[in-house]
Amino acid sequence: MFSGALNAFGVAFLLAVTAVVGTQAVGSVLAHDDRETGGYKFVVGFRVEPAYEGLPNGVDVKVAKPVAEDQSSGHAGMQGQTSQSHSQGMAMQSQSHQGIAAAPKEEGGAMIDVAAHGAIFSSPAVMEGGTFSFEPGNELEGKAIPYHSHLDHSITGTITVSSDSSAPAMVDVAIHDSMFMPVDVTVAPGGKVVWISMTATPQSVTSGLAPSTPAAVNEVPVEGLEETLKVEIKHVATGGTRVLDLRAMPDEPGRYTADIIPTAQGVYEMRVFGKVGETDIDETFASFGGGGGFSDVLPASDLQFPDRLPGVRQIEGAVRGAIDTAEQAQDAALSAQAASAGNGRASANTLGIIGIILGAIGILAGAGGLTVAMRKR
Ligand SMILES: [Cu+2]
Repeated sequence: MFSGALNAFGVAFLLAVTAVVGTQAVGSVLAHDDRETGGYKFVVGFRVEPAYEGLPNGVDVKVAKPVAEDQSSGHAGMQGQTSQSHSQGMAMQSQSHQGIAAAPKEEGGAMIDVAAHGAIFSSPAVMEGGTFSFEPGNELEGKAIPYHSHLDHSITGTITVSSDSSAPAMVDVAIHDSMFMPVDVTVAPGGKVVWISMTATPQSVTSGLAPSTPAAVNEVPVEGLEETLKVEIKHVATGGTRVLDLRAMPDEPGRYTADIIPTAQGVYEMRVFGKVGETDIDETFASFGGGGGFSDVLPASDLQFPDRLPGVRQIEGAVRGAIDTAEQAQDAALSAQAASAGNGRASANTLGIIGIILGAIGILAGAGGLTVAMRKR
């Protein structure tokens, strides 16, 4: 029953995604690789893209659970309120609310279900020049509240309630013909968001996820996975791997990261493994060059100013070359000394000096190699 519902939903979900791909920008996660597995959606990439070698970055993992309308305590149970709060001019609304198969919900009872339809706020139809406002309380701190126009489910936005000192106390959002502007806003708890309609088309402002809408909206972030998920990052060319612990990103529910400075260019893989709830997860995501969807690691030279620095590998190579040359010179000097042990003092000295000169040449050659490596950039 559980998985049956999920599967049924999954199919509907994929169809919905397929239908809207190409018309709906997914914003900042566009350069990431996303995939649905075990009933959860994963979006994986570098935290900063494009990623450059030698620059601080991190893995970026977002986990969300796609939800159907009914699941988010949605429209079936709320028809009364729905028709009440949007009584006028709403011919288009009703059929879009017949839920797809419900997926079961598993959330702590005390948690506020920000995705539930109209659970936090629900405006009447806002006419041109009209306004609606919402004042998030402290209990919403750290939450991202998805919302939409109940009169046009393709119009969506989010409000992130953050106590970060940069979060403004007062935010204006314009309602346009086909979008909220800005789409995503951040506001301090106890602050106020005010919507102003700039369009002749009546729209509403309704918290929660709109049903049958794109992936970016119709999902609930999954929190607490820093305890149960890890990421193994792999530099494909060398096969080098490292397992990283994840931490939750502050104020971004369902988003996790681990710091890393990628020091080699090229194709990377990120393998996410562990558990989400009862579900075992082991999924590998690749960067573009590996057929995946997130950024390869690019050479940093184009960004460097005023001097271009050698890559770590070039320095390594040059240093190794210098050491090898110096060691060879030393060996030559030692064997020369050994060979001359039985000869006269003068020739031993001569050979010793030759050895020292060879050693010096070796060091110079090594330094030269390093310089060449640096100039090459
Ligand atoms: Cu709605």
